[in-house]
Amino acid sequence: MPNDLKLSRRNLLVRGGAAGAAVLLGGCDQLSQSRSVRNVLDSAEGLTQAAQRLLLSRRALAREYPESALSAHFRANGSITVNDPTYQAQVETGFADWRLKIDGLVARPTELSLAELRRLPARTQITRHDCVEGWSAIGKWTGARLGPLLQSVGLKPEARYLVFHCADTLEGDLYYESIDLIDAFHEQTILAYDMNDKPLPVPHGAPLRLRVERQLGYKMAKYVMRMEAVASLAAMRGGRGGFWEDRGYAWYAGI
Ligand SMILES: Nc1nc2c(c(=O)[nH]1)N[C@H]1C(S)=C(S)[C@@H](COP(=O)(O)O)O[C@H]1N2
Ligand SMILES: [Mo]
Repeated sequence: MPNDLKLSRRNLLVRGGAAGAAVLLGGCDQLSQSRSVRNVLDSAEGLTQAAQRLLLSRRALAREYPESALSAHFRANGSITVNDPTYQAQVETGFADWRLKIDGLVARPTELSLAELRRLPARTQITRHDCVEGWSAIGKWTGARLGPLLQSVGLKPEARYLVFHCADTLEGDLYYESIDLIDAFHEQTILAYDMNDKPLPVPHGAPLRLRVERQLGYKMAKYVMRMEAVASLAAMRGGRGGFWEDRGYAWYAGI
Protein backbone atom coordinates (compact mmCIF):
# COMPACT_ATOMS: atom_id res chain seq x y z
CA MET A 1 0.00 0.00 0.00
CA PRO A 2 1.47 3.39 -0.94
CA ASN A 3 2.47 5.62 1.94
CA ASP A 4 0.01 8.38 1.21
CA LEU A 5 -2.87 5.92 1.29
CA LYS A 6 -1.72 4.62 4.67
CA LEU A 7 -1.57 8.16 5.94
CA SER A 8 -4.99 8.98 4.59
CA ARG A 9 -6.39 5.82 6.07
CA ARG A 10 -4.95 6.70 9.41
CA ASN A 11 -6.39 10.15 9.07
CA LEU A 12 -9.74 8.59 8.19
CA LEU A 13 -9.71 6.30 11.22
CA VAL A 14 -8.55 8.96 13.62
CA ARG A 15 -11.12 11.47 12.48
CA GLY A 16 -13.62 8.67 12.12
CA GLY A 17 -15.83 10.78 9.93
CA ALA A 18 -17.12 10.79 6.44
CA ALA A 19 -15.14 13.94 5.65
CA GLY A 20 -11.91 12.02 6.15
CA ALA A 21 -13.11 9.42 3.70
CA ALA A 22 -13.87 12.13 1.18
CA VAL A 23 -10.29 13.32 1.40
CA LEU A 24 -9.11 9.76 0.87
CA LEU A 25 -11.44 9.12 -2.03
CA GLY A 26 -11.46 12.49 -3.67
CA GLY A 27 -7.93 13.53 -2.92
CA CYS A 28 -6.10 10.72 -4.64
CA ASP A 29 -6.61 10.81 -8.37
CA GLN A 30 -4.46 7.84 -9.10
CA LEU A 31 -6.51 5.68 -6.79
CA SER A 32 -9.90 6.73 -8.01
CA GLN A 33 -8.82 6.28 -11.61
CA SER A 34 -7.03 2.95 -11.31
CA ARG A 35 -9.36 1.10 -8.97
CA SER A 36 -13.04 1.08 -8.31
CA VAL A 37 -14.32 2.96 -5.31
CA ARG A 38 -15.58 -0.34 -3.92
CA ASN A 39 -12.08 -1.82 -3.89
CA VAL A 40 -10.73 1.17 -2.04
CA LEU A 41 -13.51 1.02 0.50
CA ASP A 42 -13.14 -2.75 0.92
CA SER A 43 -9.52 -2.16 1.82
CA ALA A 44 -10.42 0.31 4.56
CA GLU A 45 -10.96 -2.14 7.38
CA GLY A 46 -11.94 0.63 9.76
CA LEU A 47 -15.15 1.37 7.89
CA THR A 48 -18.29 -0.49 8.82
CA GLN A 49 -20.54 -1.92 6.11
CA ALA A 50 -23.05 0.81 6.83
CA ALA A 51 -20.45 3.56 6.41
CA GLN A 52 -19.27 1.95 3.17
CA ARG A 53 -22.81 1.85 1.80
CA LEU A 54 -23.40 5.46 2.78
CA LEU A 55 -20.22 6.64 1.08
CA LEU A 56 -20.95 4.66 -2.07
CA SER A 57 -24.45 6.06 -2.33
CA ARG A 58 -23.27 9.63 -1.74
CA ARG A 59 -20.79 9.21 -4.59
CA ALA A 60 -23.44 7.97 -7.03
CA LEU A 61 -24.18 10.32 -9.91
CA ALA A 62 -27.40 12.26 -10.25
CA ARG A 63 -29.33 11.31 -13.37
CA GLU A 64 -28.27 13.14 -16.52
CA TYR A 65 -30.60 13.86 -19.43
CA PRO A 66 -30.32 14.30 -23.21
CA GLU A 67 -30.53 17.77 -24.81
CA SER A 68 -34.07 16.94 -25.91
CA ALA A 69 -35.16 16.95 -22.27
CA LEU A 70 -34.09 20.57 -21.60
CA SER A 71 -36.91 22.68 -20.16
CA ALA A 72 -38.14 25.36 -22.53
CA HIS A 73 -38.41 27.66 -19.53
CA PHE A 74 -36.25 27.30 -16.43
CA ARG A 75 -37.84 29.28 -13.63
CA ALA A 76 -35.63 31.64 -11.63
CA ASN A 77 -36.31 31.55 -7.91
CA GLY A 78 -35.36 33.33 -4.72
CA SER A 79 -33.19 36.34 -5.51
CA ILE A 80 -33.30 37.15 -9.20
CA THR A 81 -30.91 40.07 -9.00
CA VAL A 82 -28.54 41.66 -6.50
CA ASN A 83 -29.31 45.03 -5.00
CA ASP A 84 -25.76 46.18 -4.55
CA PRO A 85 -24.00 48.96 -6.50
CA THR A 86 -20.73 47.01 -6.72
CA TYR A 87 -22.55 44.04 -8.22
CA GLN A 88 -24.53 46.25 -10.60
CA ALA A 89 -21.27 47.80 -11.81
CA GLN A 90 -19.81 44.35 -12.34
CA VAL A 91 -22.81 43.37 -14.48
CA GLU A 92 -22.16 46.46 -16.65
CA THR A 93 -18.56 45.40 -17.35
CA GLY A 94 -19.37 41.72 -17.94
CA PHE A 95 -17.77 40.85 -14.58
CA ALA A 96 -14.31 41.80 -15.91
CA ASP A 97 -13.13 42.90 -12.44
CA TRP A 98 -15.06 40.26 -10.54
CA ARG A 99 -12.98 37.73 -8.57
CA LEU A 100 -13.96 34.59 -6.70
CA LYS A 101 -12.20 34.70 -3.36
CA ILE A 102 -11.09 31.35 -1.90
CA ASP A 103 -9.95 31.45 1.71
CA GLY A 104 -10.33 29.94 5.17
CA LEU A 105 -8.62 26.60 5.86
CA VAL A 106 -6.75 26.38 2.56
CA ALA A 107 -3.00 26.21 2.03
CA ARG A 108 -3.01 28.80 -0.77
CA PRO A 109 -5.77 31.44 -0.44
CA THR A 110 -6.48 32.77 -3.89
CA GLU A 111 -8.63 34.96 -6.11
CA LEU A 112 -9.78 33.78 -9.51
CA SER A 113 -11.20 35.77 -12.41
CA LEU A 114 -13.91 34.31 -14.62
CA ALA A 115 -11.32 33.78 -17.36
CA GLU A 116 -9.16 31.81 -14.92
CA LEU A 117 -12.14 29.75 -13.77
CA ARG A 118 -12.94 28.95 -17.39
CA ARG A 119 -9.47 27.47 -17.86
CA LEU A 120 -9.85 24.97 -14.98
CA PRO A 121 -10.93 21.33 -15.43
CA ALA A 122 -14.60 21.59 -16.37
CA ARG A 123 -17.71 19.49 -16.62
CA THR A 124 -21.00 19.89 -18.49
CA GLN A 125 -24.14 18.15 -17.27
CA ILE A 126 -27.86 18.18 -18.00
CA THR A 127 -29.71 17.61 -14.77
CA ARG A 128 -33.05 18.18 -13.09
CA HIS A 129 -33.26 20.93 -10.51
CA ASP A 130 -35.82 20.26 -7.77
CA CYS A 131 -37.02 23.12 -5.63
CA VAL A 132 -38.47 22.39 -2.22
CA GLU A 133 -41.42 24.59 -3.22
CA GLY A 134 -42.55 21.86 -5.61
CA TRP A 135 -41.29 22.72 -9.09
CA SER A 136 -38.55 21.17 -11.23
CA ALA A 137 -36.69 22.14 -14.38
CA ILE A 138 -34.03 20.50 -16.53
CA GLY A 139 -31.01 22.63 -17.42
CA LYS A 140 -27.53 22.29 -18.85
CA TRP A 141 -24.68 23.48 -16.65
CA THR A 142 -21.00 23.98 -17.38
CA GLY A 143 -18.48 24.90 -14.75
CA ALA A 144 -15.20 24.31 -12.97
CA ARG A 145 -15.11 21.00 -11.10
CA LEU A 146 -14.79 21.75 -7.42
CA GLY A 147 -12.62 18.71 -6.59
CA PRO A 148 -9.62 19.62 -8.77
CA LEU A 149 -9.95 23.28 -7.75
CA LEU A 150 -9.76 22.31 -4.07
CA GLN A 151 -6.76 20.11 -4.75
CA SER A 152 -4.98 23.04 -6.35
CA VAL A 153 -5.60 25.43 -3.45
CA GLY A 154 -4.90 22.65 -0.93
CA LEU A 155 -7.35 21.99 1.90
CA LYS A 156 -5.86 22.05 5.37
CA PRO A 157 -6.46 18.83 7.36
CA GLU A 158 -8.95 20.54 9.69
CA ALA A 159 -11.22 21.59 6.80
CA ARG A 160 -14.58 19.79 6.91
CA TYR A 161 -17.00 22.09 5.06
CA LEU A 162 -17.07 24.66 2.29
CA VAL A 163 -19.12 27.77 2.80
CA PHE A 164 -20.40 29.75 -0.19
CA HIS A 165 -20.90 33.44 0.50
CA CYS A 166 -23.31 35.12 -1.91
CA ALA A 167 -23.84 38.73 -2.97
CA ASP A 168 -27.61 38.90 -2.50
CA THR A 169 -29.62 39.79 0.55
CA LEU A 170 -32.95 38.21 1.50
CA GLU A 171 -34.92 39.31 4.56
CA GLY A 172 -31.96 41.56 5.42
CA ASP A 173 -29.43 38.68 5.51
CA LEU A 174 -26.79 37.73 2.94
CA TYR A 175 -27.55 34.36 1.35
CA TYR A 176 -25.03 31.63 2.13
CA GLU A 177 -24.78 27.87 1.86
CA SER A 178 -22.42 25.05 2.82
CA ILE A 179 -21.55 21.51 1.76
CA ASP A 180 -19.30 18.80 3.17
CA LEU A 181 -16.22 17.35 1.49
CA ILE A 182 -18.06 14.33 0.11
CA ASP A 183 -20.24 16.62 -1.97
CA ALA A 184 -17.32 18.95 -2.68
CA PHE A 185 -15.38 16.12 -4.33
CA HIS A 186 -18.43 14.62 -6.05
CA GLU A 187 -17.86 14.35 -9.78
CA GLN A 188 -20.89 16.50 -10.65
CA THR A 189 -20.20 19.29 -8.16
CA ILE A 190 -19.23 22.35 -10.18
CA LEU A 191 -19.00 26.11 -9.94
CA ALA A 192 -21.15 26.84 -12.96
CA TYR A 193 -20.48 29.83 -15.22
CA ASP A 194 -22.60 28.67 -18.19
CA MET A 195 -26.26 27.68 -18.33
CA ASN A 196 -27.65 26.15 -21.52
CA ASP A 197 -24.37 27.00 -23.35
CA LYS A 198 -24.51 30.72 -22.50
CA PRO A 199 -22.94 32.74 -19.70
CA LEU A 200 -25.04 32.34 -16.56
CA PRO A 201 -27.77 35.03 -16.68
CA VAL A 202 -28.28 37.37 -13.71
CA PRO A 203 -31.59 35.79 -12.56
CA HIS A 204 -29.84 32.40 -12.31
CA GLY A 205 -26.85 33.66 -10.32
CA ALA A 206 -24.32 35.40 -12.59
CA PRO A 207 -21.43 35.15 -12.77
CA LEU A 208 -21.04 31.94 -10.74
CA ARG A 209 -23.29 29.50 -8.93
CA LEU A 210 -22.86 26.18 -7.22
CA ARG A 211 -24.34 23.00 -8.70
CA VAL A 212 -24.50 20.17 -6.20
CA GLU A 213 -26.72 17.83 -8.12
CA ARG A 214 -27.68 15.31 -5.44
CA GLN A 215 -29.41 17.95 -3.36
CA LEU A 216 -32.39 20.31 -3.49
CA GLY A 217 -32.37 23.71 -5.15
CA TYR A 218 -31.73 25.84 -2.10
CA LYS A 219 -28.25 24.28 -1.73
CA MET A 220 -27.26 25.62 -5.19
CA ALA A 221 -25.93 29.01 -4.09
CA LYS A 222 -26.20 31.74 -6.76
CA TYR A 223 -24.08 34.93 -6.95
CA VAL A 224 -21.14 33.17 -5.25
CA MET A 225 -18.47 35.72 -4.31
CA ARG A 226 -16.39 33.81 -1.84
CA MET A 227 -15.72 30.20 -0.93
CA GLU A 228 -14.42 29.56 2.56
CA ALA A 229 -13.13 26.25 3.98
CA VAL A 230 -14.07 25.79 7.64
CA ALA A 231 -13.79 23.15 10.38
CA SER A 232 -17.27 23.75 11.78
CA LEU A 233 -20.47 25.56 10.86
CA ALA A 234 -21.53 26.20 14.44
CA ALA A 235 -19.97 29.64 14.81
CA MET A 236 -21.16 30.98 11.49
CA ARG A 237 -24.26 33.15 11.18
CA GLY A 238 -27.25 31.19 12.55
CA GLY A 239 -25.05 28.13 13.08
CA ARG A 240 -27.01 25.76 10.81
CA GLY A 241 -24.94 26.14 7.65
CA GLY A 242 -27.17 28.13 5.33
CA PHE A 243 -29.69 30.91 4.86
CA TRP A 244 -32.65 28.50 4.70
CA GLU A 245 -31.12 26.08 7.19
CA ASP A 246 -31.01 28.92 9.74
CA ARG A 247 -34.76 29.20 9.11
CA GLY A 248 -35.43 25.49 9.72
CA TYR A 249 -34.67 23.67 6.45
CA ALA A 250 -32.53 20.52 6.52
CA TRP A 251 -28.79 21.04 6.04
CA TYR A 252 -28.50 17.84 4.01
CA ALA A 253 -31.21 18.10 1.38
CA GLY A 254 -30.60 14.88 -0.52
CA ILE A 255 -32.86 13.86 -3.41
N1 LIG B 1 -27.71 33.43 -3.62
C1 LIG B 1 -28.87 32.75 -3.70
N2 LIG B 1 -28.81 31.46 -4.08
C2 LIG B 1 -29.95 30.75 -4.20
C3 LIG B 1 -31.22 31.31 -3.88
C4 LIG B 1 -31.23 32.67 -3.49
O1 LIG B 1 -32.31 33.26 -3.22
N3 LIG B 1 -30.04 33.35 -3.42
N4 LIG B 1 -32.36 30.53 -3.97
C5 LIG B 1 -32.19 29.08 -3.96
C6 LIG B 1 -33.37 28.33 -4.36
S1 LIG B 1 -34.58 28.07 -3.22
C7 LIG B 1 -33.46 27.72 -5.58
S2 LIG B 1 -34.74 26.71 -6.00
C8 LIG B 1 -32.44 27.99 -6.61
C9 LIG B 1 -33.10 28.64 -7.80
O2 LIG B 1 -32.18 28.68 -8.85
P1 LIG B 1 -32.67 29.33 -10.21
O3 LIG B 1 -33.01 30.76 -9.94
O4 LIG B 1 -31.55 29.16 -11.18
O5 LIG B 1 -33.90 28.57 -10.62
O6 LIG B 1 -31.39 28.82 -6.18
C10 LIG B 1 -31.02 28.67 -4.83
N5 LIG B 1 -29.87 29.47 -4.60
MO1 LIG C 1 -35.81 26.33 -4.05
